[in-house]
Amino acid sequence: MDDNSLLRTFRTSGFCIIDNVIPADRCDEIRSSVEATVKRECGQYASPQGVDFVPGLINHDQSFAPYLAETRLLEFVQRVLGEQVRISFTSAIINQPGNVRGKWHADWPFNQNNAGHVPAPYGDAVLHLTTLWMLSPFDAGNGGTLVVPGSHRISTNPTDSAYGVDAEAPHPQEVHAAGAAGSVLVFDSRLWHTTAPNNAPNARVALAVRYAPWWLNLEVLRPESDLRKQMVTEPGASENLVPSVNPAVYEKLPANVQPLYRHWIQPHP
Ligand SMILES: O=C(O)CCC(=O)C(=O)O
Repeated sequence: MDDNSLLRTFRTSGFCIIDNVIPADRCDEIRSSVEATVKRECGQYASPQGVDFVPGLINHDQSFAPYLAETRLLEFVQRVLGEQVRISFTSAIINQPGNVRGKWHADWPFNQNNAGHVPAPYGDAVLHLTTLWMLSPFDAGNGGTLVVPGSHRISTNPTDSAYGVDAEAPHPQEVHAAGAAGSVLVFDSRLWHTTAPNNAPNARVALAVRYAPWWLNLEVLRPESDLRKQMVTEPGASENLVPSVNPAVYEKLPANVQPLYRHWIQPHP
């Protein structure tokens, strides 16, 4: 698909798939690296049954770093959000065989269960992009993400209890995102989506990388911020912590990737 068709699909459906962001001959090595890192690190993080999750993956594994600013992907993100963009989340998500189906939701900042969220009904604008990187191929059998096409234009989502949609029930319009390893599913963070069961024998390995415009306030995600203390920690919540980037890791990132993380460098003690 050319860039204009991708953008049209994204605007209409709320998502599109950019293929070959990671070249085919690099996928196996990166997937193995991420699997090994997640095995080592995931014990300290809560996650749904059958899903291994590591936030702030960039601190532990830089195998995928050169592709975070891949030309077609970054140009797409900048066409949607404007030139000044930054990465808000870099997480690994591994759905092991037999994982359970998740609940329909939209991502931060639209998830109404998060302490920091844009209250529904929210305006009709793209504020944040979620990208799911297929380090394994995604298909219906191994739990390619379930999405509801067009749901990004609805001003709320099933995390809003007043809305009355059963977040656990299959949706009549749901489809699986599918693509070859190395592809990236890009969606408006308002899009209704959920984890699909992996009924295949092998793990489905993915990265969740989110991109934000410069003006979106990310402080509620930052471990060291007073805003997070006020809005999340003090009221007793714990969600969506995005570890800050180790300065030594930052220094070694590719020059065209550093600007995407510059806002999140760990402060000196
Ligand atoms: O892993 C998936 O397919 C879905 C992940 C998801 O729902 C999320 O990161 O918000």
